This record gives sequence, structure tokens and C-alpha cells, in this order.
Amino acid sequence: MGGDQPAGSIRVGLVNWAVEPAETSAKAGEVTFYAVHEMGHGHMADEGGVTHDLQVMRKTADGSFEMAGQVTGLKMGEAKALTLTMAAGDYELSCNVVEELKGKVIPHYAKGMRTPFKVTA
Ligand SMILES: [Cu+2]
Repeated sequence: MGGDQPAGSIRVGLVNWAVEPAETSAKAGEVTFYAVHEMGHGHMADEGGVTHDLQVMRKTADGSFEMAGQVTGLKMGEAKALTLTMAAGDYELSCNVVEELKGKVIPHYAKGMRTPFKVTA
């Protein structure tokens, strides 16, 4: 894992609790995301967020989401590229990790790890 950011890729920072893409849209076709679990953001003792995922979810005609691709299990400081062939439409970049810490369920998505992403024709 890790390595340098691929040329032309869209860097997507993952932190507690946000998904922060460098760009919020792309042209249809081959799109490479570079998912990075950022260093140096605070982790409270029982906060969770030891690992994050990047799920690329495509919005379907009925308004639900289907997965277009994902990177899972990134620990702090880790990064991984994900190349997808994307059609025009509305997407969401999210982290769907749900973890349990000392009996408390922590759904990253509900904590705020989601952001819209648009693919244009
Ligand atoms: Cu997460």
C-alpha cells in the first residue's frame, strides 16, 4: 500500500469524520481516485476511525445507491488508488465502516463521512 499519487488522479482525504476530495466532479470515462487516510488528525481515545474505507456509490434512477468501487481498511497514513470507468451521473463518496467500541456503535457514514461527487458527460 501507499506510494505516490498517480498522475491525473483525484486525491480523496479520509479523516474523522469527513470525506474530502480534491475535486468534486470529473468527466465520464476512466477516473482514478487516490484514497488517503490522512495523518495527523486527532483521534480521541474512544473515538474510533482506526481504519477508513472509500466507497464510490452511484445514484440510481430510484434514488438509491449502488457501489461502483471501493478501497477498504486504510489505516492512518495508508493510501491506495482506485480506477473506475464511470458514466455520467450523481455519485457519493463515502466511508461505510461501522465499528463497535466498548459497546458503542460508530457508523462512519452517519458521522459525516459522505460527500456528493458528479460525473459529467
Ligand atoms: Cu471511516
